[in-house]
Amino acid sequence: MTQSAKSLTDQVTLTQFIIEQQRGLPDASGTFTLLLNNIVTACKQISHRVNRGALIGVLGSAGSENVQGEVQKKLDIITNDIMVKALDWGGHLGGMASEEIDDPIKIPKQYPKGKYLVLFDPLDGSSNIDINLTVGTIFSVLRCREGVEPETEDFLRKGSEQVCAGFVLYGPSTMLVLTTGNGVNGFTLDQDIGEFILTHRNMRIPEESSEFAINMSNQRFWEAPVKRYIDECIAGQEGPRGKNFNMRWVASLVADVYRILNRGGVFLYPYDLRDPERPGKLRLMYEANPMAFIIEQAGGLCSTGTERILDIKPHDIHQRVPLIFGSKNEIERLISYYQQPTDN
Ligand code: FBP
Repeated sequence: MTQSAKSLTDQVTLTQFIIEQQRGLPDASGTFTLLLNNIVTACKQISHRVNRGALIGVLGSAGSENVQGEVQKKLDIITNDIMVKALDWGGHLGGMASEEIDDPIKIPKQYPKGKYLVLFDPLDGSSNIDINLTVGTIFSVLRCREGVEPETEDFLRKGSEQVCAGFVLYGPSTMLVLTTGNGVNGFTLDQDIGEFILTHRNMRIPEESSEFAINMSNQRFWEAPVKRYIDECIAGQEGPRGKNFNMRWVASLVADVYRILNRGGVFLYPYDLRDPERPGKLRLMYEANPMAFIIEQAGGLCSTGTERILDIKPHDIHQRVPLIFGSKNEIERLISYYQQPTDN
């Protein structure tokens, strides 16, 4: 529910919203609010850099590769540094992990360690940055043993253990979408006052949908359940679904998730037979898990096709998973197709 009619004085800032939510929690110490404040400050700096783009020479490739073997954009590295510098000094974190860095990022010795871990994708959809399409930052917050140097094992926790997940969209508006386990809320950055203002309270995904998102160019590598589901959607009214479907694919996970949060739909980046060793493209710890927490908190479902994403026990910080999520009734149908015997 947008609240554009509300006067300035009625506007609820992110800080006010979080402090009011935390008041309900007996053991809240305010540390989480301060941590979130630092994450948001980093995203405001990133929004500024992304927005200025060619004016400050930050577009284009950096000519280096990340742990995923992907050529890094200049902004992949710049946004990663902004996140690390905004989060390492605060005393809230035991450690961090980033899509752009191989190993967990340690808190420098001169700073105190805290009781949280943050895993993040500093610039999701970066393949779209040079063509001025929506990109974003995705983050996931876990608790950790206080005052100790966390091992990699400390990060490898199920998505169901997340205490908070969110993403910031750098699009026509800069928006933050957030959950701490009490539903999903959206905030729009008021560039005039530099504050995120609550504009989308209690976002809910429609259970029904007639829109799907998938990279069709991978069709020949899909497994039978996905082939069947997409074929039936494309068959439209004359087909077994008896209704027409629309298709969207932004190739920016943050943008595809935000569309589905607003008007429903199904997103698939499924397992494909291209490289059996590689179960999918998207990463569990800082893409699938935070999005799964948000999608489920908004009434949708999120699965690999055969397993709930939030129940997966991770074995690597950069592991990839098949990712299927969206409107409840459609995902239940897709999961039922995986349960039916097929010829491949
Ligand atoms: P990164 O840019 O963070 O590596 O994200 C991967 C991503 O761009 C997702 O945002 C998007 O959903 C997907 O890859 C698009 O994949 P493809 O280019 O195969 O369509």
